[in-house]
Amino acid sequence: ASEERSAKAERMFALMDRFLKNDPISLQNDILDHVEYTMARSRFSFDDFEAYQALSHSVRDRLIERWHDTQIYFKRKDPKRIYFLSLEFLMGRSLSNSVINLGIRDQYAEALSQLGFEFEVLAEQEGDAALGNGGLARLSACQMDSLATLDYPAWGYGLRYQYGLFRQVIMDGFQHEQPDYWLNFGNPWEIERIHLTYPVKFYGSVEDETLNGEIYKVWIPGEMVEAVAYDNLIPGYGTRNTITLRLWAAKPSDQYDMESYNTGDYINAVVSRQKAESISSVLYPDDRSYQGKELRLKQQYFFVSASVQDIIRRFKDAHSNFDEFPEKVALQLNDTHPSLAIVEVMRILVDEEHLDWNKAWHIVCQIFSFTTHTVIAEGLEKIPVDLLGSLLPRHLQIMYEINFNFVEELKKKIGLDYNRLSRMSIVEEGAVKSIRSANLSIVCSHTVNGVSRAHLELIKANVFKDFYELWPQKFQYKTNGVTQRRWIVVSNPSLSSLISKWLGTEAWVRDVELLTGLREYAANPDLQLEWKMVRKVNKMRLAEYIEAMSGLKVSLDAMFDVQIKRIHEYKRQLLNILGIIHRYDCIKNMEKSDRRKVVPRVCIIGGKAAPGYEIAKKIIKLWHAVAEKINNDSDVGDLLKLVFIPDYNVSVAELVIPGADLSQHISTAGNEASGTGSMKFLMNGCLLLATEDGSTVEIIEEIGVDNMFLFGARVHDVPVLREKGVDLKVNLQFARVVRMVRDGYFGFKDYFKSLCDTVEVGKDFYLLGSDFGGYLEAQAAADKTFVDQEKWTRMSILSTAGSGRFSSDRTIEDYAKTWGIEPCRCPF
Ligand code: Z15
Repeated sequence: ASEERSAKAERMFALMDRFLKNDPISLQNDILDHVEYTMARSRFSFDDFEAYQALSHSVRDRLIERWHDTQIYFKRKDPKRIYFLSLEFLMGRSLSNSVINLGIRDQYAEALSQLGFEFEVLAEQEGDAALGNGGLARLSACQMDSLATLDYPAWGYGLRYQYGLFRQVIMDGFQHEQPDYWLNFGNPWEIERIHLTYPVKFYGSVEDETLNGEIYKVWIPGEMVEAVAYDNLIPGYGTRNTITLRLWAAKPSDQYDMESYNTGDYINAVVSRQKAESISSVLYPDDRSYQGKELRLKQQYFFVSASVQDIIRRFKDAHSNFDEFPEKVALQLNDTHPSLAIVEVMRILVDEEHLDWNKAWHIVCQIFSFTTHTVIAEGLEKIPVDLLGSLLPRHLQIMYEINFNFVEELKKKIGLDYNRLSRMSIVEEGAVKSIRSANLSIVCSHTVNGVSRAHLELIKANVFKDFYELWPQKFQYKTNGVTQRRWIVVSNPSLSSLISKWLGTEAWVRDVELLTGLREYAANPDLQLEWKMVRKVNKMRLAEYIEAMSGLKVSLDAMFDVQIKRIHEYKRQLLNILGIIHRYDCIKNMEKSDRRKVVPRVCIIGGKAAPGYEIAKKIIKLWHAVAEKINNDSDVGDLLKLVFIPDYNVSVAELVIPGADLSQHISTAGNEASGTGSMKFLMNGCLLLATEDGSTVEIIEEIGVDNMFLFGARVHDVPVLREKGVDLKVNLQFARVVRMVRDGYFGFKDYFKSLCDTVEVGKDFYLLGSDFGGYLEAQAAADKTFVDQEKWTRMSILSTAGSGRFSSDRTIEDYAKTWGIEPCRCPF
């Protein structure tokens, strides 16, 4: 039968000459066909949005061809696969990224221009797929791009939220949240697989069933929903490989609730059925705060269960013996959010495949690799046992059994150290008995990954110390990275061409270490001139956006100083604001003649606050209050301008990052697990002003400490400084700016009181006070360097040249070793 199948595949490959052609005429025909037959618009009347949709459909057709070939090839070769499980993927837009990875951007641009359209203008029509919150979610997206490009047989699995991350609207300087119903106008980038569905069970009870003299557990569910697959195609660059990001949507199940239709209440039966869809309706907008909500747990199990069923189905298509499972399957847990996958695999192997417990356990221990993204214990997920027991009764039993076995083993190793045993237990006893998802993940995974070297050191010393001492070899780090395809080639085409010109090759797009070749030209006046011109054009683009958005005209001679990321106290946007207030205060108190020496600045900030995070929302309001005052002070003029970029998202980042001169990554040391924004700025030749936190330590190693502006307490200083506090009599500058806010200099005195309280002596947990002096010095050093444009440009070139290590290609190669997978490159 398999021979017959491959003969059929052979015949299909022979039909390859009917593949879509990529010359401009063929592209035009295809686009116009989609206008007429897909969009059902007349070819004589369609607008930019319809043109974008038709264009996307023609790209989608080309993706599908390669995707089919890749999937058939994977099936034929049957390599070990990697399954990347993540509750969040921040994909952003797909059009430009797809045509660039397919290598047909220029052909499309030409085809469109003959039709009277501009590629860039149509690309702007696309909305973001924002199925995630921040760094963790964008990391998943970058890693998918690298997995495809490096030819790995990989699948991403996640949830198809109908509402992505909320839209941020600013009214009177306050953040408001609006729903992001992103599917309203259709989504050409997904393929609905109506027949690819799995049932997912909830609630109910567990009963014993005897079969051939053995007793098995049977879960009788109380509710059942259907998971429908939506495939998003991820093309690699410079390869035919196109892999799958499979997102699940919830639909009412046909199988289960026939009962209710016989009770007579037809209308209510339909209405309650429809509720099933709410499982995949909305993304939780909290970056790293865990609330123990039932819907969230349902989302986690829903996507995990469908994915695990799909993975096992694919394995069973080609294999009959589960002993081979670890040779063919690796699962990656992106944080603890998908950790129920461990228990789901155990349940299916034991209850449905009828493997004995020890055998199933042995398999589970070989397939899971877990990455943690947090630093602090409070950030670790906990599932209340009551909630779990009611929603997933069988899973709770399995967790108890895993935990019992683990604790018994542990006792043999460490003796009856009850404090330690209770710290390491998967089950937390206490006011609310809960499951510690991280402990579950560590116990059941072969590897625990940190996201930077510093992060690994921190978790070894703090949150996971007990586990590290038990299993030191499990603990590793894979420093995060970002994809240069999106973060240079798509977002900064002119820099991209300049790099290729000077390196004499485009090979760096796949082999990013080649960027180091720029080092030898860092001081070359010709490169410097071209580099500055490219940067100027990008600044212009950003300035136009700022003006269109806010009406504010900013000077291109000013230093564009940017901080864009989620708003968090530990990321210290407040330190940035207080620094700006200090700068304003200095300008105001200066002799008029001295003002000529001030380096003009445009301070740009962007980011969303979690809807329930009061202090973060106050930081946004404070920015606007300070901006209102300074931007309207004609005395200051172009010397200082403040810009808030509303609704910060992936495509806004693509515009802002290439236009930034300086970017800030100023978290209190020991708080940012890695940070990935800094890597995007680095690739684009933006200088960093940063603390020694997360991956910054490794960036310093690559570009040298002299090529950035460093300041602030180090990790080991932090506890000492927290203990000691800062004497505000000594730290006069800090006391003064906080007092200005407190006294209502920017209005909203009462509203800002609680925000000011967070940095009072003795309460200043994130050490804004003690780092303030160093921050101002680093800012002054940036000013001084900016005046010396030759030096600044050299540092800028060296930043790009040293950014290669921070490509997600390198991260994925690191992971591939842990997963034990090899490339599987589709030959056509
Ligand atoms: C998130 O975006 C990150 C960590 C989390 O625990 C959650 Cl829930 C969300 C971030 C880290 O804060 C950041 O330092 C890191 O670069 C990123 O994950 C990707 O690892």
